[in-house]
Amino acid sequence: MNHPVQISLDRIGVRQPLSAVAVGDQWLPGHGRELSSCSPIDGSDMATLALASAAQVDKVTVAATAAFEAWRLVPAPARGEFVRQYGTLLRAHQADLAMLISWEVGKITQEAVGEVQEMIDICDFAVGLSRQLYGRTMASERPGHRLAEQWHPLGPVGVISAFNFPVAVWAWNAAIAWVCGDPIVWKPSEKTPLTAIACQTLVQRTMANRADVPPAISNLMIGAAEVGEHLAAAPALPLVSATGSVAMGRAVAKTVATRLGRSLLELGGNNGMIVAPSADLELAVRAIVFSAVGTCGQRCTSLRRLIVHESIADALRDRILKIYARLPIGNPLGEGTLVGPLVDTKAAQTMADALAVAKKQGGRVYGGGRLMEGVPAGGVYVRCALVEIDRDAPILQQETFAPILYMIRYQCLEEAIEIHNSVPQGLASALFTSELREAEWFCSAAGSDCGIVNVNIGTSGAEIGGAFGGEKETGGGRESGSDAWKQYMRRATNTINYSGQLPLAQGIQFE
Ligand code: UN1
Repeated sequence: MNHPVQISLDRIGVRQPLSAVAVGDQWLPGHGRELSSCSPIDGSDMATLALASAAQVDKVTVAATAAFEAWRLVPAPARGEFVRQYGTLLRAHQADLAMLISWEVGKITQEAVGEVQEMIDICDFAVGLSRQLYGRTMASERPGHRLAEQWHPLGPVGVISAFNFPVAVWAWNAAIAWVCGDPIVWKPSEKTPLTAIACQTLVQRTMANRADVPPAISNLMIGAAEVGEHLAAAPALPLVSATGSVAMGRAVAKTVATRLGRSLLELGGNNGMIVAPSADLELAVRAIVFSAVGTCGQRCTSLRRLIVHESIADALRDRILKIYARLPIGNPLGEGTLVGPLVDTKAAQTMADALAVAKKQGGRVYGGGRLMEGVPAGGVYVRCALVEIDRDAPILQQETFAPILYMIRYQCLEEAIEIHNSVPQGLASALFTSELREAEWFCSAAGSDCGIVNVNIGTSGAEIGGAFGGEKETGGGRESGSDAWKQYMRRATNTINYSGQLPLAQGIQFE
């Protein structure tokens, strides 16, 4: 078969028949129902395989636990060297993996290549981190005592990821967890089995040359929601990192909390951008369009609410509409395409429903609707929508995973920040301004209540070096860079007495 998907799979080394379960270097058939996935580009068949069943979770977590016993003793820099080797393989297969992402998710080539770049970047970050898992030394109040903390590996980590970043979000978790000494049990979205199998295959190739790496540090279970539920309930997984809907996150959090495990949640966003009168509109328009229609509005960081000063609102709306009118929408692999398809027909229906509700709530809708001409048959292509709407419309409270941009007008920055913060989610936010005071206000404690606060850039497209995640219903977790690694380790506080006496803390006498 000469299909680009087959060529990429062959180059990566994916073996047929496809299996839904991998325990390290071993592939096992799933015991669940049959899955047939198809491409959002044209509806063509992508993969057919038997899904993992919930009953298989135990076998995988037992293997991951055994791997943990050995992996935690491998020096962190040697664990980092494994991640470095994985990153090297990713560099060699960047285009192949990007091709699979485009076919499975519908991302344009630029964004698919960018997603793999994000994996490479987090590998590089993790390699450096492997020599920097620093603990603090504190001054002891007692003579002849040393007080210090050490960070130790935590245990196997469950990773539940979403279709829209099928590989980068896993890599954020996997690369960091591995240098921290933790194995991974990954449940990807059922919509993206091939990219997951490709990632695992590249891990297997990396392991083949490393006798010191217990294979079951990398495990895969392509399964339905029941597999995720069992991972959340598994006492063998001290940490479960989940990316997806608020409903899914709530369920995972509840189950993990019941067994007093840790969860790291990265859930819905309802991201806003304020455009102030002093904004550089040239830059703002470019940032707005990339954030609102990039990945066809299916990033958790996608721009959904544009809060514009009334003095520039008409002009800005007209500029955006002009660009929307000639957006190159179509085959994501086509030269010059900027907007690919939605992931499936359900997503298109959700978009249509949201626009109908917005209209009922007084919104003025521009665009929207299915696009049938000039696009591959069998795919789900839509026109990007802009909706002028009142700040109190209830639809503004909800995240719709589609290219819908609501536009709201404001009079003063205080009001704009209030509008901005008046939603249940708190992931990414942005302000366009040339006023230093406005920028600092937005970044201050009285400003944006989000985990990501940007000035003069859009809401999407964060770098891996920062901690990624948000507040409120976004779940509070932080993945990727900065000190997010600490969630993947356990902290031990050591007090060592070398004094020959036994003084008690707080000066207590107990003779
Ligand atoms: C996501 O949509 O789940 O900041 C992750 C961004 C990307 C990651 C998005 N680096 O848009």
